[in-house]
Amino acid sequence: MRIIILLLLSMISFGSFADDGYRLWLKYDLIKNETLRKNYAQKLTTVSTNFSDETAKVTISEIQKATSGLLGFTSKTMTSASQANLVLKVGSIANKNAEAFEIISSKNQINITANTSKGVLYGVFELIRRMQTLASLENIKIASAPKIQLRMLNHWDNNNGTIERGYAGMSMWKWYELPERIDPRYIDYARANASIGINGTVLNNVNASARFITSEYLGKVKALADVFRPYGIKVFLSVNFASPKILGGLKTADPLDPEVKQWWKNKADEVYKLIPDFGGFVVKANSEGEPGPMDFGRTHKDGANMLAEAMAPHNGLIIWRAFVYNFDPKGDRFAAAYNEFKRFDGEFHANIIIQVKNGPIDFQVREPISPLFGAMEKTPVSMEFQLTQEYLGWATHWVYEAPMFEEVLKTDTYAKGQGSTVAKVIDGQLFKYPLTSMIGVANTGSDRNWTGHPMAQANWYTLGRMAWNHEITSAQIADEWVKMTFRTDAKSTETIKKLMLESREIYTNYTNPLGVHHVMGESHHFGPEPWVEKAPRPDWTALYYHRADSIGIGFDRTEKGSNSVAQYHLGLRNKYSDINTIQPEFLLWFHHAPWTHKLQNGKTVWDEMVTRYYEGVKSAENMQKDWASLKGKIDSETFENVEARLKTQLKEALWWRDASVVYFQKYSKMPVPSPYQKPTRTFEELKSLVDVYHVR
Ligand code: GCW
Repeated sequence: MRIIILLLLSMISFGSFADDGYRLWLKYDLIKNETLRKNYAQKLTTVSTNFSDETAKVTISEIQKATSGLLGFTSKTMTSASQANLVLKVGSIANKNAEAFEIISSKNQINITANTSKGVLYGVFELIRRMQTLASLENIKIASAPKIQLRMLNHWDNNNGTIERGYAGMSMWKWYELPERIDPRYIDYARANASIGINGTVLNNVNASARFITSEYLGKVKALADVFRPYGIKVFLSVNFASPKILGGLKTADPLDPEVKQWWKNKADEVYKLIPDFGGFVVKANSEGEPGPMDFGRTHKDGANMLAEAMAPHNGLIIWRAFVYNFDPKGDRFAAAYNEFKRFDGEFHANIIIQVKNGPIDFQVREPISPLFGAMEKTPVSMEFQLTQEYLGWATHWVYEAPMFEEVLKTDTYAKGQGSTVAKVIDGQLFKYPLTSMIGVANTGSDRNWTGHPMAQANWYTLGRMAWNHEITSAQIADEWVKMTFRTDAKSTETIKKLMLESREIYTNYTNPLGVHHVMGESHHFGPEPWVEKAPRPDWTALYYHRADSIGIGFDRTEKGSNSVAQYHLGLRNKYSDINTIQPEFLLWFHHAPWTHKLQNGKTVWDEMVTRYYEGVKSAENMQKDWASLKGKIDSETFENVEARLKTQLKEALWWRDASVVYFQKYSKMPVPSPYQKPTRTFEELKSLVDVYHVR
């Protein structure tokens, strides 16, 4: 019987079975190598803990899940450490961080020690990851602590179940069932997050319905907070700044009005009575039509400080987003956030974090860093990455985002001389921020595999791993993730990793080469629409950004143009200011480059752009070929799912290429360079393709 079960289990791990992807990277399929399995088993036959809170329960349960799946038996719990192989201990370790842990292994024993039970849980997930990636458990000596305090997902989920910019189904939060019914998926969500160190979740959209802080909804939120707590995850909510009017019936939401202040204080008290460890409020104010302090002649500082006062007695945070931009006919949207926030540096209360998006415009395919990183010396700023692929091809294009995050985190702000990287800004090293945070706009939804595109799971995984330790490279993260998710042979592992690591550049090439930006479909943000010249606001058009004309293309942000480049410290400013030395990937972000301008490789801007569009498409074709080599090497369901999506991706890559080339050629009037063939589709044909997405 045991043999049959082992055989069945090993078939699953051989990939002959379909796998719906629900288990994410926490796949605990039997390890085929018997020697390794025995070796692991010796150290995990029995387990003890010296703590007994709710976290202890979920920690033990995770070990038992992992051992029964990976090793074919379930670790037994022991009451005393001397009888156990795996000793889990809350004690005192050298690193005083509450989430830090140590793992030390000797011949038949492993000790995981941390200052708190949460730290032990993280240590246990590290141990499981080692087994999943078939690493040795001999003589381990690890001391690990997160570099960033708050590692969080922000769900843009609405209370009607839809998700703004969500491409993986509906919201996972079933508000109408809560608080009575706890969908088991909430627990798996918490497990997945804890396994990568994510310790916060903002449950709702930053375009926030005031309903989320009504007593009715707070009861539901409490139910989720109770599920997540044992996994070390705190709950946050996005709030609507006009709530005192909408919910409280007050005449105003003016942050300096005593009644408004009192209303928020009462609300904070109510929240913390229900959820004593509630994380805090996230606020999108005076941005894209959301209400905010400026509606009452006040400033972002007034609004944030007022809310911070209400939360301070409870140690609650206010995460105030810097994503603000009013249309200024003479201005440059690029400069808006810096202009708005820099002047208040040092004037925000101690429990406020200013959350800055990855990119001064808006999560574009490749953006230079926001000048706010490096500019706020006395106010903690945090990083907001977007995991959901709003501008990265939704769920039909394969884009592994880690290389993009890595590129951004390693960018030097030069704020305190060379080496002042973005990573050092947000982890607090550079300016000694007391609060640090990195968040990812979630890419999860109700789809069985959580993220729609199976490979997009890696982006969720990345956020957690990079926020814990931004020194791990995107290649290392890919390596772990592929091994945990697919457990396939070495060659196939390398193939998947290669595809992942190349994917972002491929996508960039066929959509936004040389730093063209904001040329996607209007409002739905899918596909090419560089011809958008009119929109509700000029800075929502494509023309505003690419500025193509008979002379050239790109937005001049140098001294001769909007001079937004002046917001950077000199070292970085210099890198971007000179059209002859700028890295080609950022060229059109900062320069209106003549079509005939020669790049360092000797090609003209036009020829290089066209080359990248065509080469991008060719690479998308090659992705299909590489993927085909994995048939039979990974589970068939994921194989077929990705295979189909790659077909769509290629179709859409061709669309991007043709539409962009045909449109920009109207301005450049230059031929498509050989060996490339001119697109055969007409402008009108290409233009009409976007209509499909407009009805979404
Ligand atoms: O990227 C834009 C999106 C909006 C989003 C906004 C924001 C939640 O198109 O859908 O709104 O950014 O980040 O606030």
